[in-house]
Amino acid sequence: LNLETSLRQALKRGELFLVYQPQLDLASGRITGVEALARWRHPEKGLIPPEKFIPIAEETGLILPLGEWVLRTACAQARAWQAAGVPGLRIAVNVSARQFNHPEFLETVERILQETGLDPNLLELELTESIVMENVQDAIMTLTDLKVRNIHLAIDDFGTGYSSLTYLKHFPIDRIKIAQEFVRDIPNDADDAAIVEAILAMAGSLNLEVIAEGVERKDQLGFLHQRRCKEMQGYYFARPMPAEQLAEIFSRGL
Ligand code: G
Ligand code: G
Ligand code: MN
Ligand code: NA
Repeated sequence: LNLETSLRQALKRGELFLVYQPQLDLASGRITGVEALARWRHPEKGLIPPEKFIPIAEETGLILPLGEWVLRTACAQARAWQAAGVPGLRIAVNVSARQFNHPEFLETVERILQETGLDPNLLELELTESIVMENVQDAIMTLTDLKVRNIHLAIDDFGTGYSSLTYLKHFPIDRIKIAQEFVRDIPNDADDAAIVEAILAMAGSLNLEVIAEGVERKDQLGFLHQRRCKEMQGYYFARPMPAEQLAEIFSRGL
């Protein structure tokens, strides 16, 4: 059996699951959101990383049912946390190019929000620069449609694509996620430090929210904090984890 066939079956057999990685507001120390990340536990091969199965899903079109499953599961989980008394927790979901460009994407998102009863503002869609820059006019329309429905919009892996913040001011984007590759070697790498500083400064003047990804060490945190980066995500705070484990953290604190 090839990976495509087994991925198709995995969806039906419930071998996919989500883990959630906390996003922190440094000033309050509170978890303001979580990013949902897909995992696949293959009955024989064990855990298959998304780097392996997401590209296959994209090539084969399986990303459409898979992406819909991720969106529904993540929204239902966020709604359940809300019902359990975790206020205002936002759920971030990664969206692939094929999903975003599908003519029924908007309807699918709306239907899932209705089914799960999640406040649209508590859903954040993560899009990469390459997705929105591929076809700028269509992207602006789709993003605007999502934004008028009050859905939160983020640019993932910011800085790795070929867009610029000047360009992004034409998009109804709420926040940018500074890519892990720039965060990795701050504060020591002078180039990365300059890039991160520039992104933070420009985001500030364009009134965009910013979150730094891949924060693993205190020296990275210190650099970001000094430059007024308020939100962070990374192993330093918490790894992606199953919902049950996160529920414990919500009741106990990180
Ligand atoms: O969770 P991890 O850091 O291993 O994820 C690796 C890559 O897989 C990241 O680029 C992440 O965005 C992507 N990924 C994880 N889950 C999903 C998903 O549900 N949908 C899409 N499109 N990509 C995902
Ligand atoms: O492309 P995207 O940003 O969606 O991918 C997120 C990926 O980054 C996930 O696979 C997640 O497991 C991983 N990740 C999250 N925090 C850290 C971190 O602090 N260090 C490293 N190396 N990876 C991280
Ligand atoms: Mn992401
Ligand atoms: Na990212």
